[in-house]
Order: sequence, then structure tokens, then C-alpha cells
Amino acid sequence: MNLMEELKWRGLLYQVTDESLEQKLENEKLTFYLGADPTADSLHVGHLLAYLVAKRLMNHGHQPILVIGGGTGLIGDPSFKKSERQLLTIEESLRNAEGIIKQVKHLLPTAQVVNNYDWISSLNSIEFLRDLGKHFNVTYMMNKDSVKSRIENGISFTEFAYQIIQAWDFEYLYDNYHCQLQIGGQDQWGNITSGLELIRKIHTINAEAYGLTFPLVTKNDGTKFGKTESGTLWLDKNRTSPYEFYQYWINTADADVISRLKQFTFLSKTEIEELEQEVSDRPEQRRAQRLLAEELVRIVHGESELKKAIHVSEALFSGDIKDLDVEEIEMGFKHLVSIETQKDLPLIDALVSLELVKSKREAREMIQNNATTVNGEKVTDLEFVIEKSNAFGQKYTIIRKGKKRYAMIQHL
Ligand code: 383
Repeated sequence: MNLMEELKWRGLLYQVTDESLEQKLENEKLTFYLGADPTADSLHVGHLLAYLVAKRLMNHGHQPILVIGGGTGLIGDPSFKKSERQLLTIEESLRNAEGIIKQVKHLLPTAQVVNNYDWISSLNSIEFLRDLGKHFNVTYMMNKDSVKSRIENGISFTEFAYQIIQAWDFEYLYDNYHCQLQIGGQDQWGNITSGLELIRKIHTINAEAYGLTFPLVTKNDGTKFGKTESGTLWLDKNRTSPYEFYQYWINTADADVISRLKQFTFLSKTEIEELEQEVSDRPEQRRAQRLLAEELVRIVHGESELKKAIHVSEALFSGDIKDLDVEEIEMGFKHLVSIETQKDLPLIDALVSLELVKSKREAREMIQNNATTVNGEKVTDLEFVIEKSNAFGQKYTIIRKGKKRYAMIQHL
């Protein structure tokens, strides 16, 4: 399989601007780019897919430039967004950019990273209107699918002009870095083709530049990919712990797991086809899901966080949490209902406060019925008191009701 065939097989090809790109990618080493705006201080799994596509191109010898949109982030990309965005301050944009730069360098350590604030911030309004604006026909700009609905429902000139700025990035990189290809998700098609348009206007119609997009990841049941109960699946471990991240992937439906392996891992076609067979022969073993989760935690958080995530998952599954360390407790339980306390607490009161039971009477019954564990140990003593000195790291006490329900007390 050549690169393009592989992208197709993996479900990572949505559109290309020119069919000849396939041969070009085979015969030449191209410089290509991928951009991300610092709308938050962390990337999420939608971005991850994009960086993994970049990695696939790199593995075939192509040179990446990763653009962090410190400048474009100040404008706000309207593509397929229902409403106007809240403007970021310069400080926010630059602070977010720092967080994102760290993450992309971790994902693709050898890639060149640039911040478009460096050139966009010095563009003046006369240059903007004369040198760039003159090349854009307003009707052409309004007809982009990515902004069409906004043209009807309202869009500021700021966001409307975004495509010109992203187009200029492409032209700037074409001119200064001989960058001939921009890649992005399918939502970026409009901005990418605006860039090609600008390059051809400035560098003649024969200028060789290309665009490639990959599809949005969809789930078989129609729900949104990359969302958990608590919201977005982030790459920052302080926002989404490696344990939650691991759990998200391991819970992938059988109907989706093979597509996910193709899109998000570097396992070979043969390996993935074997797993496909296993999903249909022995779905209950969930080997495909386990491999998927392991690969992804490894890529994003590294081997040692993966070990912890697996340790926590096994402990929570078996209920045997005694051997977890404080960090692992935080990883597994941070998102749980918890109460904070400064003093030692009778277990009965804690059960009520944590809403594991409705009344003290119910709490007593629960304890007498052998259904209560504290830090992994069964407790049957009605007088039991929860003490800071027995807590994990003197910080956390974990209470379990029955087999599955956990709650946490934080000792201050
Ligand atoms: C900025 C300046 C450029 C080229 C691109 C950009 C960013 C672009 C954008 N991209 C998305 C983002 O930043 O908004 N205008 O959140 C996402 N990307 C990638 C991919 C994706 C897109 O970062 O589809 C998902 O991750 O293209 O939504 O010169």
C-alpha cells in the first residue's frame, strides 16, 4: 500500500484538492503543515487524530511544520461553528499556545513548531486590505460550506475574515518554507482551499500546492466521539486522567473498535485484520479494545502512566484497592462525588453525607449487611470512625457500597 492507499484503508481520507497528490507523495519528500488554534490550554482527541495523520506522513519521509495559531486564535475560526466565539485576550491565547506547544512537541518530538502570531501580529491594515483582501472575492468567501449557515444567522467581519488569515499562513509557509501541502480535518476544507487560491493568485496559476482533509470521527450509535460524561476527552492529564482516558478507549463498542484501531494506532493491516477476526470470534475477551486503550495511553501519556492506568482499572474492577498509591487513587477517583473534612468522621455520618444512603438507619443496615468497604477493607463495626491517619497519603478515604459504587472523602 502506498501512503494514500493506506490513508484510505484507515478511513483517514476525506478530500484531496488534486488527484496528482498521490504520485507526488510517492516520488517526493514534501513539506506539509497542520494548524491548531489555542482555544484552550490543552488539545483534545479530535486534535490527536490530526497529529497522528501528520505522524503517518512523517513516517513516509515528509517534513512537517506544526503551526500553533497564536495569531489566528485571536480572530476565531467560524468553520461549522453555530455562533460567534468569545474573543480570547492576547495573554490567554499565548498562555494556551504554550500548553499546546508542549503537547505537540511530546507527540511529534522531531517536528518543527511555529507560532503564527510571529508573522500575523505585524501585518498592518493597509497590507491586509490591499495585498491580501484584493485577492478575495466576497461572493466566493460567502459560498464556503463552512460559513454558509453563519452568513444567514450572523457573523462578524472578524470571523468572516478568518479564512483570509489562514490563507495567508499557507502562502507565507509556501513562500518561506517551500511548504506545498496543508492537511486538516474536513471542517478545514474551506480554509485550505482559500489558501490554495491565494497561492495561485500571488505565485501564478502553476504554483504547486495541495490540500488534504480527513473525515470527522463518527460512532456507530450516532453519539459524539470524544465526549465523556464529564465532557471533552482532553490530552492534558490534569483535565482527563490517564485512567479516564484508558477507560474511554477500553469501552469502545465492538462495532467501532476496528475503525478506531485503523485511525488512531500504528498497528499494521495484518495485525488489525487478526483483531477483527477476534472481535467476531471472541468479542467477550475485548482484546481489540485492550490493545486500543494501551496504544493510546502509551502515545499520549507514556509507558509509566499506562502501567498506573491499568493498575487502577484492575483494582477498581476487583475492588481490591489496598495497594494503590496516592497518585493512582487520584487518577481513579478524582471525578467521584466527594466530601471534604477537617476532622475524623463516624462512618455512618459519612455514608449519609456522601449520599450513598438516605438515612442513618439505612447506613446501619448497609454496614450490618456486609456491604461496606473502607479503603478496600470490609467494615462491619457500626461505631467505625474514618480517620485521616488511615487515609491514602493521609488525604483520601475511599468508601465502596456493594460491588460498584465508590465515593471519596478528602481530608484537609
Ligand atoms: C490555524 C492557522 C492555520 C491553519 C490552521 C489553523 C487552525 C484551524 C482550526 N483547526 C481546529 C482547531 O484548531 O481551527 N483554523 O481546533 C482543528 N485542528 C485539527 C484538525 C481539526 C480542526 O486543529 O479538524 C481537528 O484538529 O484540522 O477542527 O494556518
